[in-house]
Amino acid sequence: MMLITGGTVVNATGPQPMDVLVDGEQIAALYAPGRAEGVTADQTVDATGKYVLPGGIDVHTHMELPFGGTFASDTFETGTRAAAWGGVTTIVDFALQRTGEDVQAGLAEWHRKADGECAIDYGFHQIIGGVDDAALKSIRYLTEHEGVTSFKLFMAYPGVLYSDDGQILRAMQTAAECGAMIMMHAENGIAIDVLVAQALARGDTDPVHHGYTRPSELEAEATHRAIVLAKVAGNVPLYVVHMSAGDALEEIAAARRDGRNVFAETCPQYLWLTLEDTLAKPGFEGAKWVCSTPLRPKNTEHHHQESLWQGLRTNDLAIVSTDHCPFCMKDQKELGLGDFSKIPNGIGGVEHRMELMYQGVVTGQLTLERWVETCCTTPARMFGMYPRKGIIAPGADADVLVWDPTRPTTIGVNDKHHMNMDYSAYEGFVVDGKVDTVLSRGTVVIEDDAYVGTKGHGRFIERELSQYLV
Ligand code: DUC
Ligand code: ZN
Ligand code: ZN
Repeated sequence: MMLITGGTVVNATGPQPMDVLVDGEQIAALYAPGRAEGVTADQTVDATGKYVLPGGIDVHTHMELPFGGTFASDTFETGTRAAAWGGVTTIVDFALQRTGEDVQAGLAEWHRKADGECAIDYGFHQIIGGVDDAALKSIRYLTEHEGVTSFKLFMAYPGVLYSDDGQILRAMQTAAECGAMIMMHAENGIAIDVLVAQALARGDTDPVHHGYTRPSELEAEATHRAIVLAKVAGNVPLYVVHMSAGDALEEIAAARRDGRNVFAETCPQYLWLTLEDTLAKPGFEGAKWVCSTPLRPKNTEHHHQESLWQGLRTNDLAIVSTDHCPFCMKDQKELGLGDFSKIPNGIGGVEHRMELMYQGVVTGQLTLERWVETCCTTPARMFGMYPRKGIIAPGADADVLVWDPTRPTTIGVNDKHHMNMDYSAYEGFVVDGKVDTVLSRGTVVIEDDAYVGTKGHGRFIERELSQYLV
């Protein structure tokens, strides 16, 4: 038995001073202050002056993803350890199927990569990069038998992961029949590829052109099209990933006003970083921030960052994930020297989401409970893990983040940085709070500024259907 004493429990419903009793892998009881006096525990965590919240759930990571001629640089071992350092106790990573490949073989490969490697619990979504009859059958099979109930399609990356509208419609129809969620990378990749070719032909090869050739209009258009296709496909639940643009978010808001099963996420990079301050840095440095959807310019008519923060408050954006897809500068991002289109797309951030979003609480952009809701509770409900995950309550897994609001965190390669990357996308950021102690299913994995977990502790989570739908 372990007692976490003196802290303020923060659930999505709000903060309340309570002691938390952990028995084995689960939360056994909550006590009002002073009421746990008779309880004998063999371990005590002093949370006086600290917040006690459900462990973070990052529903968008890409460990070891083969992409752009290389592999994302975090393995499940290094990536889940870094996640633990960041107060994250569950990730949902994307298993991969590409055109001509077998979906179940892709899922088996992801199990092989993760099995016995993870510091924290993990689930999988399935990328369907080649919609054909066999893939459609697999959508149903994975949903019904494998605990994989969400499927990502790409409207971008023609020739790599792209699905055309007919393929999307067919996959959506199948998902609608079995209750699965369709996740969408919403960018018009066909138009983007024209702009990319034109830029390169003009000699515009620097990283900033990654941003210029992916204008927000092409995110908004694809978002709109995905929403229409989802409606035609029988109102399949649609979850638009990594939203970066105010104009695209308006499409989500309109669909939701219309009563549709449309959900969306954004990521800390879109809330805190701009094209001017990152991609547009001189020389090749901007490659550090090449990801898709791209970081957006400031001061446009769409007010991207203000809109995203507002969307988080109104629930048009329900979740903050990271799209953790790390690449080192050396030998990886460098593949795109002289040609921005060859820079592997991705930013690593699984370690920093809880920190960066807490800073939104400090700056008054989010409430404390909305921080927990968007980073812990809604991810669990959206992807079929609630109330086992995402809440501090009796019966839930004892996935707990003790957060210290009195001590700062400085992010940077020579400061706090445990991801397998040779740079930090958030170098020099200071957050007015700190990960103090982290429990994964009742086991302490982070304490006293040290990782004390073990590889292989993390278990695969078979997920149910989304719990936002009746
Ligand atoms: N976007 C990225 O930035 N990386 C991997 C895939 C994606 O959609
Ligand atoms: Zn994507
Ligand atoms: Zn992604």
